[in-house]
Amino acid sequence: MFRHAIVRRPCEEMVHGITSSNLGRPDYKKALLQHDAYIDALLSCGLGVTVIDADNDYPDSTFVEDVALCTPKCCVITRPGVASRRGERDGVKEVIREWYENVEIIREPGTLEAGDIMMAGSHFYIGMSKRTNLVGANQLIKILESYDMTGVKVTMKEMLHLKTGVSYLENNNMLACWECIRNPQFEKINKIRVEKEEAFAANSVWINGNVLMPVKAPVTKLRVEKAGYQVIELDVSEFQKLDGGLSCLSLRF
Ligand code: CIR
Repeated sequence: MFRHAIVRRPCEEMVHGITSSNLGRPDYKKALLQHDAYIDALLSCGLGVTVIDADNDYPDSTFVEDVALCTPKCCVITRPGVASRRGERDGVKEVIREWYENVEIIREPGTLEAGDIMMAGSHFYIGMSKRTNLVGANQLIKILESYDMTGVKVTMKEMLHLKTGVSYLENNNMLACWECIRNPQFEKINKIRVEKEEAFAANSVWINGNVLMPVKAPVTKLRVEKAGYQVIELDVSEFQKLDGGLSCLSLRF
């Protein structure tokens, strides 16, 4: 059960955010409207929402998920794998301290982005992407163990972040696409398969029985509904242009 979410408004400079996609430049005004709808969806799931102001110094700062890992027992401020995103942490840390007594930090030379972390109860899957290194992953595992939680590293090749290809939907269910479908590390979790044509839908968000999903993924939507979830569809096209998806846009706890 989540009670609260933190989001950060997109900044005008988002149009210069990091991307590997060829979907074109984001439309800032449209992004703001999509962000409004995202906040409304969080509220409709019963969450309180804290909105951090936009920061033009950090074009990718609306992808607030990457700089903090919110667990039931502590919050871990990460250390992004790209230097241009490290300054995003300050604004988030300030807000996090209002909500968490226990705040831990990933330290140099560790790198870790929380888009690489899938939380399944008190067990955490850590994707070894280009943004998360061994030192960062090992630091996180140590921190988790000090709070009686566990973490395991997941090898990956094709994706930006682990959660580009998976989402945990609680009740031992997950969405899985690409290389994650056959990864034996997920073998005990029931998989709702996401076909390649709808790969972007693998990044969805479970919130208190609802699943926030991107629009234009009808096959996955049907499968998720069949599994018993209430689906809320959201258009996040302007964030997808920057390799971002639904989970990246909030911290939930
Ligand atoms: C980046 O490359 O860092 C951003 N443009 C996108 C971050 C997406 N975050 C996520 O998947 N958790």
